[in-house]
Amino acid sequence: MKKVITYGTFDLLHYGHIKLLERAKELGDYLVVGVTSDDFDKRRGKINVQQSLSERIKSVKETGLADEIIIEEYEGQKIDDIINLGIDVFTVGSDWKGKFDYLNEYCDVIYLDRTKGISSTELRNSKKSVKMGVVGDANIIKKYIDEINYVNGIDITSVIYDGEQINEKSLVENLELYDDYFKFLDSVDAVYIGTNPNAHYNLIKAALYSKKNVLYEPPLSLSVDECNELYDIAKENNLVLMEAMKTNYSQSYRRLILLAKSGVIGDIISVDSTCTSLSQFEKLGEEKMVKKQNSMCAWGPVAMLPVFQLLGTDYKSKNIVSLKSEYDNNFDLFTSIDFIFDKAVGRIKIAKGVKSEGDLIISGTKGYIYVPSPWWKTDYFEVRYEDSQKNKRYFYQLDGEGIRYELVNFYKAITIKYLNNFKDKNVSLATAEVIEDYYNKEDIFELKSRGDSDESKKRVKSKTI
Ligand code: C2G
Repeated sequence: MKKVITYGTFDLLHYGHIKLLERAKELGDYLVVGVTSDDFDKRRGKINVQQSLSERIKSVKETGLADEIIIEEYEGQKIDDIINLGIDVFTVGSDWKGKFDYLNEYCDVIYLDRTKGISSTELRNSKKSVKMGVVGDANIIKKYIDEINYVNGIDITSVIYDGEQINEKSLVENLELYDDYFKFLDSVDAVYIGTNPNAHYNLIKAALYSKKNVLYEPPLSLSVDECNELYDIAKENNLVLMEAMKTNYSQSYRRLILLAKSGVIGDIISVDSTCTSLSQFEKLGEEKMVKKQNSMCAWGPVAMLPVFQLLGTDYKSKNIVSLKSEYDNNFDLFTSIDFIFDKAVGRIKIAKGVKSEGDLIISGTKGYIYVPSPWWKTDYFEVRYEDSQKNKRYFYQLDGEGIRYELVNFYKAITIKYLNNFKDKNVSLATAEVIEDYYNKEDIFELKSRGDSDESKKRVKSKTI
């Protein structure tokens, strides 16, 4: 019996795929089809696959052409499969010509002509394209323009600047630049709001009332009531209101949360997360820096994410310690918060005017998870035990800081009304509540600035003498 094998994603199974399978079958007596796993596709850069692995397997099965279906999960698996399944012929479309010649050592390799005029990418793109507008500064807009290239079905068409403008003409030549927010809204189906959080409530409310889907940089708003109102408007109008939290869409972060929840480190007793950035501060100096986002808004939502996702939002008390700028009492140079739960404690340290190690440590009764700095965009983490022989390291590919994954999810949420977002509303609301308390100065202990203390005054004095 002559055994043939072929591989593919087979997303939105089409005529080209079927032709390929038919011709593959004709090359022998028994056809094995390897369908790529979601993880394997992501690792090889295919992030836009629309159907799940089981849907894709079902479609291949329904062709009736495959005698056996296997899952392709890792680089190099083809060699294993050919040896283990006793394969005589490996075949694939001519778009791969030359790429699999190395398999000649194990079996015959045949490239079949690719069917012209049809592809999964075209099918994905032919679905209604979502036009997206971006509100933000040059830095943010550039990142999103870059990342949108990796995502099918969604395009950035309109821009409103909030802050510096993009200088490179080539980047903006296909974009419509607006001053008027309502005209801008009219030109798009969805918006990304990357402004200072003070402006979020009004911008997001107007977008939702104009029936636009919204992707926003957290926090949603600076007050819990406003957040709830925005959620309600989105729900009433069947619109997507999604947080642009890159970390939450990165595979590494998602996997570590699931792993921690699955009990590999026993009961979770503490979550310590630190996020700091000093570079802008050093460049601008404190006086100018206070006009930018404070530590609480810039880092608070990210730092609180693992605490609330792992320990829940039902903490018994919190203790905020903050060092404020002498130029603006709402600008925290540094803030640390302890969240006390019944059975655990969560600690965050966030800063734009103080530097620390940006790692994440989740401590449990059997071991701990260590995510090295900068944990919010990490591609690996370690599970560590008392007996270091048992330690395990986990690596995941992280492309584009996670923005492309976030955009794929936003697109899916809009088109198939499916929000693959394990950050629930409670986490966003709990975060908003902390930020609101911070602005209302509730439960806050303010550190004296170094200039205020008698000790430091003495020190300064003695130095000048
Ligand atoms: N195909 C074709 N004609 C088309 C489109 C696709 O003959 N118009 C073939 C491809 O050449 C491939 C198979 O159909 O042999 C599956 O295509 P995809 O689902 O795009 O999978 P691909 O990314 O090519 O994966 O390990 C994975 C394999 O290497 C191929």
